[in-house]
Amino acid sequence: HPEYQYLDLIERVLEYGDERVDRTGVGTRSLFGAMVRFDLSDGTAPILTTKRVYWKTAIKEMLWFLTGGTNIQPLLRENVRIWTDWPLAAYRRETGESVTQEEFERRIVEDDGFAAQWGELGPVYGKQWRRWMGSDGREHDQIGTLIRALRETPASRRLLFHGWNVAELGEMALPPCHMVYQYHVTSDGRLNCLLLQRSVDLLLGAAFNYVGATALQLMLAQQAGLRPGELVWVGGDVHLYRNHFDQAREQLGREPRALPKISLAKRAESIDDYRIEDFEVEGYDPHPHIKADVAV
Ligand code: UFP
Repeated sequence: HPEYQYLDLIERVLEYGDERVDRTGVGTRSLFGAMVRFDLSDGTAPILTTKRVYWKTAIKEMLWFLTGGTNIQPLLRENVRIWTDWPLAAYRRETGESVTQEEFERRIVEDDGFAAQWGELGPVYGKQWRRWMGSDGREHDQIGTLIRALRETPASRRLLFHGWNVAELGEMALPPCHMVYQYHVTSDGRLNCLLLQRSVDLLLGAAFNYVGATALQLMLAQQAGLRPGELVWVGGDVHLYRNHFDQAREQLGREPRALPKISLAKRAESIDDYRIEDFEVEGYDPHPHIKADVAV
């Protein structure tokens, strides 16, 4: 069962991980360098079954990246709250107000001026993927370029896009974790993806990042007239936060179930025309959700 690759990784981090104080101050156990492979060619989706993964949230986030947006307002309007922590922390720090997360999110959703001022994450993923600013003053749409290249030069070894824009790292709420996506087209028309994730919150991040990458691979394959192939995921600093150890052990005690199937309901005109309703997931029967706090 492919999910054991993930569970084995958790086990290895718990057992052999290097104990260290990390940027967040929470502390982690960490391993460096790991690979997990998922075969998507028969429609199987790497949506983990040993706990419930909110796959719609992960796909909504991926769709938001593709819009090129960097403000949390549209995310919150879709009820996606995973990026609120960073703007909220900045707001509390800069105003000294002890606003609740709910109140802060309500103001972002209802007040465009407030959202413009406090909902920005800086030039994170969407900006770099769709509007990377070149030294020539031009914006580069890496996704559009990639789709054209997939169609026109499928044997290319340069099919990739990158989030690590060195000059703009300092302005980002969080530098990209899922940093570079490289693609590969087989001679029989399957699209493979290799995702290099430099930093991995193994309990909360990885499960989500598998889903986002899968959704993107399905959309790109469809746009380029290809079929999904393999998703190869490579993690750099793969870690478990100290306050996730109990949850990790609980998850290790569970038996994986059959992975669900994922498909696109219809063919979208362009990469900009996908909606969450276009993604169909069938046969998802996970173990219960496991609650854990995000380290900010
Ligand atoms: N993280 C993920 N996946 C993501 C994302 C963040 O695992 O998609 F945006 C985690 C990894 C790490 C933290 O625990 O967020 C980022 O911190 P740092 O930038 O110090 O690596």
